[in-house]
Amino acid sequence: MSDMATHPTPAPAAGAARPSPSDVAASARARTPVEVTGAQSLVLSLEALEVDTVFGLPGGAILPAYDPLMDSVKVRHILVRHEQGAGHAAEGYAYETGRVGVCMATSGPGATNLVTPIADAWMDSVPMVAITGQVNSTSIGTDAFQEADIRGITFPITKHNFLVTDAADIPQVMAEAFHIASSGRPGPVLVDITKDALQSKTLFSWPPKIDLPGYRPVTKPHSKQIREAAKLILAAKQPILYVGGGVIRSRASEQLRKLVDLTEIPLVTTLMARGAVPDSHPLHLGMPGMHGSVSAVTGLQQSDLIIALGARFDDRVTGQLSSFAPNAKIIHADIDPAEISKNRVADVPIVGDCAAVIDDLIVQLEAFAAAGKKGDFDAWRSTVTRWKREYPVGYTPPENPEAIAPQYVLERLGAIAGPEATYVAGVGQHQMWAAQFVEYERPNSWINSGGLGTMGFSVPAAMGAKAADPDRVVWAIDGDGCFQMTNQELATCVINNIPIKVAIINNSSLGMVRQWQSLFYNERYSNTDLHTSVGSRVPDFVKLADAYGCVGLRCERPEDVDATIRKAMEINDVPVVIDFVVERDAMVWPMVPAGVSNDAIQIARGLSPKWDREDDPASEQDLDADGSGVHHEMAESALYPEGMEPTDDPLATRGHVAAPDDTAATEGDENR
Ligand SMILES: Cc1ncc(C[n+]2csc(CCOP(=O)(O)OP(=O)(O)O)c2C)c(N)n1
Ligand SMILES: [Mg+2]
Repeated sequence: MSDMATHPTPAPAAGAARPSPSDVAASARARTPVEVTGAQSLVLSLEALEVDTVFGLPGGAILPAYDPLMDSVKVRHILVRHEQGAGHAAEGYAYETGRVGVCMATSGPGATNLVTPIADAWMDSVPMVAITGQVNSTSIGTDAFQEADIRGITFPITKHNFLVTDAADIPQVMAEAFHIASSGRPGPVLVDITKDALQSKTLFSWPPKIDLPGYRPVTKPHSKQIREAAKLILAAKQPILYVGGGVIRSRASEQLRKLVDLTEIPLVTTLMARGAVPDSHPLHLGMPGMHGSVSAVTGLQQSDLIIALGARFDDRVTGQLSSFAPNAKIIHADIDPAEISKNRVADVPIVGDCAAVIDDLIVQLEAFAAAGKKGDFDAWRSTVTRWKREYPVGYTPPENPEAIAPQYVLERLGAIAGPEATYVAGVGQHQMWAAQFVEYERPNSWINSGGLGTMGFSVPAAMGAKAADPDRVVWAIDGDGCFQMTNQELATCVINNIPIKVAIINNSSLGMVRQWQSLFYNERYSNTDLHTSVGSRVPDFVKLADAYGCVGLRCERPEDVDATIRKAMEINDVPVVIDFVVERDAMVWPMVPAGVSNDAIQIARGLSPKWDREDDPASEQDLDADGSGVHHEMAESALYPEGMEPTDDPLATRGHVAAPDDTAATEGDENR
């Protein structure tokens, strides 16, 4: 290891008495500052912060910290195979526990390998502290060996970051880092510590003073805003709750359920909020957005009041922003004031923690109800629940009866593993099918990379979740492409006894990209064939699993799907990897093509929902851009961004989501 040669670390003197970090912490807690090294101070700080797991990989600059870490009986360090794995594992840990996930890496390439998970945690508001070693303070700025300005690099993707050059600062910085990462809108914080700070002597005492004068997140909502919001709710005819990941982060599911039952307002849960309200709830319309359900997308689009809770009007939800929910007033509650009116102007902005906002809204609405004031949403409710009935998310089995529909695998996995399992997706078609076809009944049962869309997230994040909660069944649902980015963490899982289960939805391609090539690039499949099942198996995932010491299973026929999942469910001592070889041409439907109005939702290629004017009070109002009152099939050219017309090869349209019944489908549609 050349970096060790350049930065030698003195070995502890043989036979030197080494008090355990716990002993040191105990005396520090008794408020007697004890003399330690900066590295010991770091480990003591982690212990004092009740960190039980750190995912990381050592190298020269961070090496001093790894020495006292070895003695800690409270902090378990899990040695990953790539620092990206450490970062995603810390995220998985944070999702599963609601606590701060911790990862650690050395300077330079170790730190830059953490950039992707830090960006991921930033986009999805995941509480995470990343600790990196840095070159000696005297070498900073000299292009020293393995020097990278990781503070500068991560400046736009961290909630805050610190450079520590003085060992005395370590306890305070660590306490502040954890406080910032976990309070307000959670997010990643980087602590970069120079090697000389880790090696020098300092006094450790705990607790340190937290001194953050400019950081006071508002958690308690303003009562006037709550009253205004409640008034808007009472006046609405077609309200909808737009539930985002903030509800999961604030652990507000119970309150939300109460609000829904009190008001009987229909709701949607975004990709980040799946499970915030059980999918089985009758007023749950599903997931909104580019691949959302017809009832969720149209429910938002047709509403006259959107109550956004911890959601951020992301482009994947709004589609073309200018035509999103044109008649809706907006109540926007978020703990981050920067989100409010960022994309869509709010009529009633509420800054606060979702749980507190919902609690206060309930109190206010109950007070109005006691005074005889209640909203009347009956007609709207029956309209949206009818949409939900008529346009369930479904799929057409592949033409070849021997082939496995990927959606079927997800449906069966959800049914067999059940709502108590945690499901951790990669990014691509399989992620969307996992969001659509597994029923989520529990908050935090769904973990995925929503904002950044990071391929390679699934296996390490599942590892982090399972390490945090060993009794829980944790399924990584991965694509054949994603799996090849981070499967090396299976070695970490095997060695550290973290028996995750992996379902590879193997369509032998970068499927989501291929879908866009099918739809928008004339089926010119430039660089999306992965050769993982069609024609060749490079690599053979079963052999790869075996090489890692996992159990590898392959499933190639629909009739074997259940038995294979059940077999995997029975293996709990080592990780299991199932290679589900699935139909390659399956596409994710419904779909709103990027950059167009959500009114243009298609339930299959070229196939729009057909709305009936008489039955449908909503259609009277605004479904019709042309004044006909009927939201009819769209001209194909209207559905695609300019210059991206679809092909009409019937093969590309084969076998995907069908309309639920004949009446719902557009008559004469060529793609049926
Ligand atoms: C790191 C990274 N590189 C590229 C992409 C772009 N991308 C999004 S989905 C996708 C295909 C993923 O393929 P696979 O894992 O096999 O999933 P599938 O869509 O086939 O289910 C790609 C390349 C990305 N999201 N992340
Ligand atoms: Mg694939």
